[in-house]
Amino acid sequence: MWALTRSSWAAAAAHASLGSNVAAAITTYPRNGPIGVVHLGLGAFHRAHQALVFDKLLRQGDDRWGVLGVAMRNESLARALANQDGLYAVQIADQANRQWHVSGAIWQTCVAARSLATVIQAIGAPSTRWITLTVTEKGYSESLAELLVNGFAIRHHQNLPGLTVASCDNLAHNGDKLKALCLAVAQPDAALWRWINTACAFPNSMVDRIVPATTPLHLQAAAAALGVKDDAAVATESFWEWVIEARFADPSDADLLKGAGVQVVADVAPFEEAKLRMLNASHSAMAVIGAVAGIAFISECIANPAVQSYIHALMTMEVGPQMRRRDWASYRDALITRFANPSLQHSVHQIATDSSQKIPQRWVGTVEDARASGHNSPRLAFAAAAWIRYLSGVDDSGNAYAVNDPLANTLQRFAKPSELDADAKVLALGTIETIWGKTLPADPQWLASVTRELQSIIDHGMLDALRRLNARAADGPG
Ligand code: CS2
Repeated sequence: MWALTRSSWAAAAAHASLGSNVAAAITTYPRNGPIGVVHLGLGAFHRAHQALVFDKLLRQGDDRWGVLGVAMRNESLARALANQDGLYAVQIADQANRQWHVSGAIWQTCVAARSLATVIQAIGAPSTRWITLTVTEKGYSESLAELLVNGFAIRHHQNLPGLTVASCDNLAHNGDKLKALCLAVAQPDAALWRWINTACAFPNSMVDRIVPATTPLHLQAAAAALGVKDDAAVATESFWEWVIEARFADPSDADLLKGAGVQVVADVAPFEEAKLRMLNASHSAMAVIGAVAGIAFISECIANPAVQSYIHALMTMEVGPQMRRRDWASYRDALITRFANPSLQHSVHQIATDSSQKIPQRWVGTVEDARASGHNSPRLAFAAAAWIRYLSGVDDSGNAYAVNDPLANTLQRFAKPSELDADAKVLALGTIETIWGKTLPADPQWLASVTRELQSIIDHGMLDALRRLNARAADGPG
């Protein structure tokens, strides 16, 4: 079987099973000009989200959106894409539809860990207009800012225009955070500091599309549908949203993006809040519950009646009423359907990865807001307890699994020993301020509710404890 390349594409396009379901226009635009976008973090998400928006603009004949895809460390993905001329197929499937789209937006790839100078030069290149980032929550470090600022310095010295720098990670105020990091690094050079502050734009943005890590089944499906081997294929759902603040280095980009289906708004906060506290919070809760219960995928979690009524109640009773996004009830209902998508095969262990970096944006604000107005959050207390139980690294049937988290060593030191009781575990793990903020670790009522749920999980097992919570909390917010 051929690999997916520009020349094998003709063969793929002729493959019997393609039908009309593959958007086959990849050969209609030239892909060898100077790049316009440097993307940092070449994971599955970028390939099925922002890259498809750029692909759409390129198909319209606007050649300023070709992407340099920078993998921060992942050599094999960058190599696979390079071997395929940057082409890859996206399976877009849900309960109702399945189609394939071959994206041509990625024109070049490189690996930052090996080719830092290439990335810096690309940020400084005259043709570059945008930087997009999906480097995950833990990626917002000084070294990321140094990389960007080194590129900005080239532009500043050569009097080139500023850039739009769009963070697409699941962090509240992601653009503001990135700008603050860059300005802190640029501080010693006042002129550069001013240039970054005025010439570059760091819009906050909310991105939404469920794009799991590609599984062997997805790769097989790609080979069967395309008739060529595609090592960089990704699978996603049809739903996607990109809501971005109207703040661009080149203001005319606003209309272009709108034309490609992006929502350009004055204030992203209501959207990012609903997404983090409803979608991502539910994901993280199902991830730790599923991992301990021995359930592999999110679709199987939500198919379990106890999990589904828990997630529905969590969004209805604890999260939704606080939302500024006024259509939160229909967003919730759409989420339940999205979670049930059987084509995604979204692994609970993938989502549970780096939970210590995700919990602050996903759960803590909701509980703090509830506590400030005198309410409890029994379902998020259960999620917190489930996370502590998850950290022990062994599921309810005694099977061991790996906990992937930058704090794993510290966390597991308290979560593993069976001689520590629920009280001691919650006191150690529920009071870490970088995870739980300042007020919850000092809130005895909250800590007591987490301890009660952890004890119940230890005594009854994850799913039975969940059923008991559902029965107990059925009549109100708790
Ligand atoms: C998930 C997200 O892995 C995770 O933590 O919650 O990647 C989620 O699938 C996306 O944010 C959906 O837009």
